[in-house]
Amino acid sequence: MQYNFDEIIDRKHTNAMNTDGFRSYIFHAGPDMKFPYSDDEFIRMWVADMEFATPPEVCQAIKDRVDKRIFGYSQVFDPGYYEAFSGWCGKMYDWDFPKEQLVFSPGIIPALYELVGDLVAADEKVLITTPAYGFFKHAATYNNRTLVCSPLKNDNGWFSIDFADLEQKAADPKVKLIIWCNPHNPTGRMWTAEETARVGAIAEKYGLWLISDEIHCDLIRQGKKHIPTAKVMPDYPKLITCMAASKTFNLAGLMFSNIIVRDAAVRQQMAAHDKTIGLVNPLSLAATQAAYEQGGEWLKQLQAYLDGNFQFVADYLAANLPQAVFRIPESTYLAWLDVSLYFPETEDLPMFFANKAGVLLEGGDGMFVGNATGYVRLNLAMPRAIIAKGLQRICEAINQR
Ligand code: LCS
Repeated sequence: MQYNFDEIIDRKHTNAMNTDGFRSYIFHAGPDMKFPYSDDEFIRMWVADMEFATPPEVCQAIKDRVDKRIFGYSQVFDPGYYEAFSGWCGKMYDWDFPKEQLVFSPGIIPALYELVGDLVAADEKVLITTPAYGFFKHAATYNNRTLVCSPLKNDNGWFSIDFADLEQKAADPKVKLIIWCNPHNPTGRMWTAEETARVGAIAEKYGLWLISDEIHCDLIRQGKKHIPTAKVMPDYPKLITCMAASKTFNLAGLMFSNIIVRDAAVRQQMAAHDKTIGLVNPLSLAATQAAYEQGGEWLKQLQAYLDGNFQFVADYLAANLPQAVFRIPESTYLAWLDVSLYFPETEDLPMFFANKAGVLLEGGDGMFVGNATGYVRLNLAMPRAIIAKGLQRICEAINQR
C-alpha cells in the first residue's frame, strides 16, 4: 500500500496543542495575545507532532477496540503487547529485554518527573547536555533538584559530546542522575556505540543513574540503525530506557509509553506512586500494539518522505539563506538551524518569526535550556507544500530585516 504524506489534514476543532496551544506553550501568554497573522494563516513548525495521518492500520485497531464497547479499568495482561513491542525492538535494533522490566507511563515526561523525584534526593543534582529538550530541565525544576548542564561541542553544525566536561560534572558527588537523549533532540545526533559506551563508562565510574530517553529512535534517516544504550550497556543495573510509539506513529495524544527499568526496587517505587502508572488507556494500548505489529511499512515510507523534506530544506536554505548553518540530521523530523549570523543581537526568535513571517517555531536558550542562542528548530513532519511556504516566509522575513 502506498501512503499519502502530501495530504493536508484540517486539525481544527480537535483540541490540538499544535493549532490551539501555541500562545501558552511558546509565548507563555493567554488567548488574547495578538499577531499580524490569524491563527489559520500561521505555518506551524513547532511542537513535535506530525501533520500526517496516523497509519490506517492503527486507526483500524482503535476502531476494533471501540467495537468491543466497554472501556473499563485496564492493564497490560495479554502477552500480545510485550510480544509486539519486543518483536519490534528485535527487528529494528537487534535488541531485546526481559518482560518483567517493562512498565508503562502515560508519557515519558510524566515518567521523568517521577523518576527524578525518586532517584535524586533534595540536595542532589541532575546532569544533562545542552541544547536539551526543555522538559529535561522542567523535570528537575518540578522536583526542586539542581540541574547541571554540559554543553555539546559544535563543529559547523556537527554536535558531539565534550567528554572531559561531562566527566568533570559527573564527578560532582551531588550529581546522581544523567538524563540522556538518544537520539538527541534537538540536534538529531544518533550517538555511536563508542560515544554511548563512553557516556556509560562515566555513569558507571561515578555510580550514576542513567535515563536513556529514546523516544526519537525510529525517526531516523534511511539506512541508519538505532543503537539502544541498553545494548551497549547490557549489564548496568542503574539504566532506565524510555521508548514510545507516540512520536513515530503520531499518537502522542493517546498518552502511552514504555519504560524499561532494570532495578526491581525502582519499578516497585514507580508502581507504588499512584494510578498514573499501572493502569493504561485501552484505546492507546490497542493502537500502540497495532503500530508495532503492522506499522513497519508505513514507517519505511514515512522515512523516505522525511528524507525528501530534509533534502528540500537543505537545498532551499543553501540557495536562499546562505549564512544559515544547517546539516541534515541523522534522526528526528526536526531541523536545528543556526541563524545567528543574521541576528547579531540576541533576539526572541520564536517571537520574531511569529510576527514577521507568520511561522510558529521554537528556538533559543529559553526553550532549549542553553547552548542554543541563535538557533531555531523547524518541525518538518508535514506535507512538503507547507514546508515550502514556511521556508519562503522565513527567508523573506530574514532578508527584509
Ligand atoms: N522526550 C523527548 C526527547 C521528546 O522530544 C519528547 C517530546 C518527549 C520526551 C515527550 O514524551 P511524552 O511525554 O509525550 O511521552 N518532544 C517534543 C518536542 O520537542 N516538542 O514537543 C514535544
